[in-house]
This record gives sequence, C-alpha cells and structure tokens, in this order.
Amino acid sequence: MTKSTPAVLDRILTLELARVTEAAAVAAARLRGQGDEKAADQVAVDAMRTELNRLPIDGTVVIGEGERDEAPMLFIGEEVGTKDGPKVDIALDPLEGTTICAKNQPNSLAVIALAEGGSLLYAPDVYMEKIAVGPVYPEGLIDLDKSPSENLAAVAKAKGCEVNQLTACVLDRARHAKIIEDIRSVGAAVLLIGDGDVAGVIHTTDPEETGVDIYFGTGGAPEGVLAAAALRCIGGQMHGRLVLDTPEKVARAKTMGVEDPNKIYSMNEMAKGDVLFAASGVTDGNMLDGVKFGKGEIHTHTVVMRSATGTVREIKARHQDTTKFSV
Ligand code: VTB
Repeated sequence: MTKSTPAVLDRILTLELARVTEAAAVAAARLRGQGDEKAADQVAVDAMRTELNRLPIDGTVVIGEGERDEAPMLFIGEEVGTKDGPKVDIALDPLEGTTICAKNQPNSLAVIALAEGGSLLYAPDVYMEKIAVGPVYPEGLIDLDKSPSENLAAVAKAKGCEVNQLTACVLDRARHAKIIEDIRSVGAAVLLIGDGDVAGVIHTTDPEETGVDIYFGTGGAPEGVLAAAALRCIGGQMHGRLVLDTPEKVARAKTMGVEDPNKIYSMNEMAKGDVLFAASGVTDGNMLDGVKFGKGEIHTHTVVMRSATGTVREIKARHQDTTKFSV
C-alpha cells in the first residue's frame, strides 16, 4: 500500500540508504583497475537496483542511468522499492567516476539521493555549468555570471585570507582552459580532477580535509543534481545552469519541465524539501576510503546525510565476504 509522503522522510531510510550504496560500491570495487568501465558500471547498477528494490518506498528514478531506451536498468522513470512506503524521487549514480574506477584512481563513489516526490530537478543528461562553496559563507556570495577570479576574491574576503591561499577544484577538460587560466592569474591553485565532480563539489564543504575551497566548471547535469542534494544536507551553496546549446536540447529539456533554458538554479531549486543522501567510496578518496577486501571480510566506508537535521554520519562497515553480498 502506498502512503502519502510525509514532509520529513522517515529517518530510518537514511541508514537504509547506506546498504544501497555499500552494495554498489563493493560490486564496482571488484572490478577496480580492470580498465573496463562498462563492466564496473553494470555490476554497480545491478547491485544498487537489487538493494533499492528492498527499501520500503514507492520510488521513481528521476536521475538515473539514462532514458529507458538506452538504459535497461535504473532508467529515468523506473519505479523502485517495495511500494509500501512514501512516494519519493530518486537520483542515483551507482558508479560516479566509471573511468577513475577502471583506472583505480581516487574518488570514485556509489551515490544516491532521495527526496519527496517532485522535489528534485528533472535534469536532462546534458552538461551543467556549476559553482559551489562550503557552508561557512554568507548567502549570495558566489555568482555563476561572474568570473572565477571575481568569485575567488569574494571567497577570500569572506574567509579572511589572500586569494593565493585558495584552491579551486576543476574537471581536467580542454573546455576549462579559460577558467583555469583565470584562476591561476590571481595566484589561486587549481586542483584538476579527471572525473567525479560530485565528489569535487562535496570537497568544498571541508577545505581543511580536502584542500578545496571552491568548485568551478561544466560537468554532467545529473551529477549536478546529486551534488546539490548532498550540499542541501551538509550546507553550502551551489548554482547550476544547464547547457542547452542546441534547439534539440532546449526542446528535450522543455519536455522535462525546463521553461527557461538560461535559468540559473540554486541548490534549493535543484533539491527541494527533505533530502537524504548517501555515498560509499569505491576507490580511496580524500573524503571516503575505498572498499577493502580482507580475509573473509569486506570493509566499506559510507557517508549518509539528512537535510531535515543536517546530520552527517560516517559508517564504516565490515561485511562477511559471502559470494552474495546481501540476503
Ligand atoms: C563529469 C564527471 C563525471 O562526467 O560530470 C563528467 O564528474 C562530465 O562529462 O564523473 P565529460 O566527461 O564529457 O566531461 C563524468 O565523467 C561521468 O561520466
């Protein structure tokens, strides 16, 4: 029986989400460094779907593996869960950073966000321009329409430091040459990442641990919504603008409810209402450890968060290394 969605989601679900990302992370980690992105992604998808279907939710995937015709599982619109629970929107990426996992490099994650039905931005699979900072800054500090150097000056002033003491995280892509040049022109450092901008954005929330003060650049729109969901829970500010640079993309976005193709979305517009978020490390990262396979045991490291309370929990789990990850 489907129940109506309460304004605040059942807190038990936050912990349940850990099982979902743990399962995906363990599956993907078995294929770390094998150079086969597709295989690693597929096993993560399978594992995540199996676990999701055990949750007491009436869930709909709104950010998933792609449109129904291109993704056999966890496609956009797929219904998941036992149906015996609240109606929820789900954004997921069973393996965020498929290439980094295939190369066994840092910061690939299994990620999921869950929110009341209708609360997540239904973003088409296009690019999104993004800017993000952590929780300590006054509202309205960052501006996607300003240059990186202008934003860096604002952050330095608010933080009470010199611009050359700041580090910006940017995806290592040719399209970011100008952004990188502008950041370096004012003496700030650039941390280039190969993939994984969900982690990149989250890193801004803990500069002391990660060394990252601000995130700039264009990455996937689905990853943007996932990152916004995480920041809703931890705190921070993020803005995103879909890159709808062809009439086809504008039309497709319109069918998903995007009326203004140039709109800058705030974090709260990308992920409204009560939001739950979970991520498990696949490979080691500066936020989460990757999966470790020990003698008869598997170790996982997961962060779960809930926007209603702002609680951020880290869960280190030891699982018996049975052939079937969960029963
Ligand atoms: C980023 C990155 C992801 O897609 O969003 C990127 O964070 C953007 O696409 O891990 P390009 O690779 O085309 O630049 C991913 O790499 C996932 O595919």
